[in-house]
Amino acid sequence: SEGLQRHFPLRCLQISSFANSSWSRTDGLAWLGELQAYTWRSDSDTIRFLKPWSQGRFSDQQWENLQHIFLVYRISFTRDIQEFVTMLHVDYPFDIQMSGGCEVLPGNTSKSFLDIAFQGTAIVSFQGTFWVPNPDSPPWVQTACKVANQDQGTRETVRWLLDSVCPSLVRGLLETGKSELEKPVQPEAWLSSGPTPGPGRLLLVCHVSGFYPNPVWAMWMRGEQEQPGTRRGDVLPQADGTWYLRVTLDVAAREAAGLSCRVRHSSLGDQDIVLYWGRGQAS
Ligand code: J81
Repeated sequence: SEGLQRHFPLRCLQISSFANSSWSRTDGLAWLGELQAYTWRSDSDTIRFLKPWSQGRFSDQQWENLQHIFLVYRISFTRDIQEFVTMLHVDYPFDIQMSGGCEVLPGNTSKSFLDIAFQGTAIVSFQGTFWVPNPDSPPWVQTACKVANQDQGTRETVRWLLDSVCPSLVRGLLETGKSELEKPVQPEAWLSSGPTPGPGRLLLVCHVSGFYPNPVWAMWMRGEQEQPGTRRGDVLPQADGTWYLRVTLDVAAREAAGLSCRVRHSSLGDQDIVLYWGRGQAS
């Protein structure tokens, strides 16, 4: 369905570390929405499927062809970068990161992206049919782009991967992975106390764990009143593809009674989880 397609970009990440002129590694991984579907280790010639639905609607032959393109690319990329380093006097060690992919949009359209970072800073993106240096990139990046742009064959291949291969892979994945992508997983929640913030005070901690997809709402409440002092941690990924969040509240110990933690998530419908401080948790 179109509603499903809108929220599941395919993001392919490449991480290349160049230690010196003779040692480097390139690893790849790819995510559909929040779920990791592929991994490609530097020491492997095959892209590993992490989900039963990772092949999408591509045939074995189509995957073989795609994998071959990426194998040739990985060898060529490593050689190209080493040549750039010699030609443009770049210093080892360094890391190059690439992020590329696409999102299928309503009306049989798609949008794609391909960005490159050097030492963690964005330097180049692929726009239209050209490698384009970011405006504030150093001069050697502009030279590298000029050289790369002379290879019309590669530019056409990149455009084809972004505009044709990627969206058709995603359309297949949205069908084969539909049930897992769409299925919300309910959080568990529990309360604990954190390190004491000071004399006569308590840090109330509400843990929310195991939910999918990511957006979740959690708040410390007194009755129907949201407590503005609620502090939200980062949403952390867990190994099983679900997420974890904690929200805390620093209160005077005598005011803790009557406080509750309320959790809303798409998996719960309108049945929010409500946990009351002082009922059952170890403090
Ligand atoms: C230090 C950072 C500097 C960054 C500046 C520029 C960024 C350019 C990034 N370029 C690349 O990532 C491509 C690297 C490999 C490419 O340069 C080619 O060597 C390689 C092989 O090309 C040759 O064979 C092709 C057929 O196999 C064509 O005939 C081509 O014309 C010919 O030169 N190209 C590929 O492997 C194409 C696949 C690219 C897939 C890119 C995915 C990110």
